[in-house]
Amino acid sequence: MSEIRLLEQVSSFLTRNNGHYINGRAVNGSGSERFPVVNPSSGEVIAEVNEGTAEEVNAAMDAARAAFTGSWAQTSPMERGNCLNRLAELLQQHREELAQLESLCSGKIIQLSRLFELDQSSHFMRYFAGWASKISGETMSLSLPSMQGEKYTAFTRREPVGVVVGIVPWNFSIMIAVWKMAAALACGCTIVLKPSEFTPLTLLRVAELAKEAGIPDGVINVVNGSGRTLGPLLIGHPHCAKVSFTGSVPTGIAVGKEAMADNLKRVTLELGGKNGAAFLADVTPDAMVNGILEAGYMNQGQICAAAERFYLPKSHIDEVLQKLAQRLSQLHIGASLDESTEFGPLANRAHYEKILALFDKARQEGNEIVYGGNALQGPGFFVEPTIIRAKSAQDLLMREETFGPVCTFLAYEEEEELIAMMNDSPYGLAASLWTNDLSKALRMVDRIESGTLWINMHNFLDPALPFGGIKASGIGREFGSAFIEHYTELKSVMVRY
Ligand code: TXE
Repeated sequence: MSEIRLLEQVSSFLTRNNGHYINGRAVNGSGSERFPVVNPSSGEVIAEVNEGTAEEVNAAMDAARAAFTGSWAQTSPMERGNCLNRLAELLQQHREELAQLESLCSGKIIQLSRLFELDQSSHFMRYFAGWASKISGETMSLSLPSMQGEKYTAFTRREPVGVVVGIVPWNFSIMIAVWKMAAALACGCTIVLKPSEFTPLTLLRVAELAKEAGIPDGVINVVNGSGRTLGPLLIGHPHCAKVSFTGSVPTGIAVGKEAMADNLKRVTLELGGKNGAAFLADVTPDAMVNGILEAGYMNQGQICAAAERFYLPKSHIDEVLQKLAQRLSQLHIGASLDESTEFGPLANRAHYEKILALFDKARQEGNEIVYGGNALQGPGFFVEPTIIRAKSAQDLLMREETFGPVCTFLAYEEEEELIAMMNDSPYGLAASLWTNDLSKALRMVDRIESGTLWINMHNFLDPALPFGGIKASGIGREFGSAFIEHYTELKSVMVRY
């Protein structure tokens, strides 16, 4: 046990009258309702946050619109990039404070909060900062012949879409918000962020740091409260030009429908799924175990790209599952703020109950629970990391996203059968293929239906590489240059002379 001491800034932040961040200042909120923030490691309420109403939504959307047409439009692309770089620097300076706050709210182990929520977020922020001054259109010669000797020239412009509504889930509440905010700001858009009601605090602090970085008031706003209530108010607001959503498939579909129904508002959806990982027979059992740990159990499996369906050669599966169970039994399970913890709690009670219900369903379906499958004693939302051996590809645990530390395994005999199994899903966010035969892997690349395909790795995101789902895992891409298309409109300008 080596629980870290909370920084003074974190303790005092928790006792503040927290609510929202609108037009450059913390706002308590007009309504009287407050909702609790629960520490998943202890089950205790650690703070309360004001539940937003239409009043906060309207104020945030108005502020974002005013900044879009005013201060942010007048900020040069180079200076927008400088602002993002300064914010990246401030995230680093406040690394420990934000990491502790994040771990307290989400149950993410402290090392992951530091590495992903802060260090990775800063890298992503800097990557987008570089794009701010490089967003451009094209000039082109027109194709049709002139009628009477007149001439034509034409060019395209990439213009910011306007106010973006960024709806963020609880699993990486800083990092996913940074992806949306940095992409929007680099393109000249402004943003209203709606954090998950389970993790409402860290973005309030990030918004304060954005002001310190010189980002004008109104460019970044945060409204807290229930997604069901605030979501439709934000999406349906006349100033909302685009929605960028990350979360579950059913909510994503509802968000997409609302955006479309409201005058075809632009929408990108980064949803989950049921990602597959396929191991070919040339990989050693120990390497398979390492790959499975990387792909399936990090952050208690609460990563949208994590693998949940694993296909192992029939000749190897018994040995691999036995070795994997051994490794899982050695994991140090504990509180998120304990430096020695390798595996923390699930992020919230609702999710914990969902995972326990899935364990019951697996038992009812006659799946073999090779390891785990139970809640852990004590306060907090802890479950065992779990290995399930499926009977067939039709089993519920091979089809339904758990979003937890629940990896389900199926044996295969032929590689052709393997590809069919990998593609047998309505989803397609990410997949991985593990083999020492790179030539074989490359021949499989175009046959696997997935937005991202990793070879001999899993769960690595890089800002230079587009990320997003195919099939029911989403619409649109984040990162790379692909993001620009989703935060700008293309205007064609044609001139006769
Ligand atoms: O997610 P939601 P929840 C999965 C995970 C989890 C389940 C439910 O399995 O157990 O989803 O979690 C906002 N209009 N994932 O309820 O509903 C909500 O406030 C607009 C997987 O937390 O997807 C939050 O800010 N917004 C996933 C965000 O949407 C609405 C990550 C995500 O919430 C809304 C998270 C509405 N009608 C959960 N309803 C992944 N794969 O990345 C809710 N929201």
